[in-house]
Amino acid sequence: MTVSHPRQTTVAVIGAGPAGLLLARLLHRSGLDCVVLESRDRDYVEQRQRAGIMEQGTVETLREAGAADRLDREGIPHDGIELRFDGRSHRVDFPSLTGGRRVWVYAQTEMVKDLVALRLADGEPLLFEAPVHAVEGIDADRCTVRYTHQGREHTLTCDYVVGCDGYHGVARQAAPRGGSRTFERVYPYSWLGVTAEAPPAYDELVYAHSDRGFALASMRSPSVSRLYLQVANGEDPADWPDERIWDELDARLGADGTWHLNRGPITAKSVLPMRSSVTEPMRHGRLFLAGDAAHIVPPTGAKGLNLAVSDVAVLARAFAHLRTTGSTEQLEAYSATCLRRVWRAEHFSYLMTTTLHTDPGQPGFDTRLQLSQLDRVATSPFAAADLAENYTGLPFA
Ligand code: FAS
Ligand code: PHB
Repeated sequence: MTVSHPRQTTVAVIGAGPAGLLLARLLHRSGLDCVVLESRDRDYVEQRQRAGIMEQGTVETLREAGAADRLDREGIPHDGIELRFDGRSHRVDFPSLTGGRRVWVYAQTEMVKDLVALRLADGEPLLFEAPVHAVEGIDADRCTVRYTHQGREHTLTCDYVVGCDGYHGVARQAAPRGGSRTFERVYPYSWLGVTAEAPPAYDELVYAHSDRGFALASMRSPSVSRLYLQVANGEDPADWPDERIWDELDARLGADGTWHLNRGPITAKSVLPMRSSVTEPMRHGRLFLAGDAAHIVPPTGAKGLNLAVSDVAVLARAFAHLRTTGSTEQLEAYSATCLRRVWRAEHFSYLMTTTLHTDPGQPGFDTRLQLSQLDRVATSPFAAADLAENYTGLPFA
């Protein structure tokens, strides 16, 4: 099948993850042309298991983009989470603590499938297996993006480039040397994430602090569970046979021994290292960075996907403002606008991670502090409201 290779466009979008695909959708809706270049094939992008929780703002943005039909049919609204610690269990009720806000369980894989289908149905350019290897001219009048497709070199000239190419992408490297600063924190533990053909034995997500380490019970549907265990960095999933995983999950989540998970075949297993990272600024001339290309959060606060969506919501509005007014003021404010929200999510994700995970060999003093923080959430409506507001997501800028 011959694929057309546009030679020029207004916005070149690198990466067809949630950030790149949603940005392309929003630009298309506001009449701006763009080309999306993705290095992997369609199957890989659509099957890659990642986030599962959507903030209220993310769902509202997908609705505005006309990309929420299946989400509204199949997404599962959740009004709370459960915290388990020290043999206790406490439910945080979101609507009563936030004036009605909630979250949805709808997997990132499904959001990506919906956006890919919409893009192709609109007949708008989306090239798979088209890795970008250079971005030039970000301080010139026009930029040039060089990519490979079907074994041949191609160039795309454009007014702007948006790097939605994740933490390991090329866009961030195109920033002028010394022109950006990266703030990082790595954690002395990782997550073993599993997907299981087992109906969740819980209606809402369960976050557990235990002396054996953290555990999270999440879901993908009424018949598919998604579960996570804190493990050592560099752990090999092959060292975790199914029975060992289920036993350890029960030991951490059902600490009082009266509660058990529904077991079933484990269909996916992977280990995810934990990192916090922010690269400032998120714009260099005609180059913009969005999503994981600019910032990474540990998944304990369920913020990764939602931050990517809030970045492109701000950027799409700024491009629409340029188109209707000719003014670049919102584009110039993009980095500062997003970084305020990014650092809020970084702090919340850091707090959730360091409160709920047990550092190997951590002193008892630290454990007592963690339990005191969890007790405060369980007994103070103000602390509970703070968690609920951060988890459901602060209203978009
Ligand atoms: P993405 O990484 O999703 O997409 C970037 C895209 O750019 C990819 O498709 C990549 O192939 C493409 N690309 C890279 N280099 C390119 C190049 N040179 N040319 C063209 N294309 C290129 N968040 C949660 O809330 N819960 C979770 O459980 C969770 N699990 C995660 C597990 C993993 C392994 C990872 C990495 C992240 C996880 N996250 C989770 C966070 C996740 O949801 C991210 O925040 C989200 O995918 C960010 O979306 P994008 O910024 O679009 O980046
Ligand atoms: C998930 O469902 O994958 C998930 C949910 C909440 C988190 C992290 C991951 O905090």
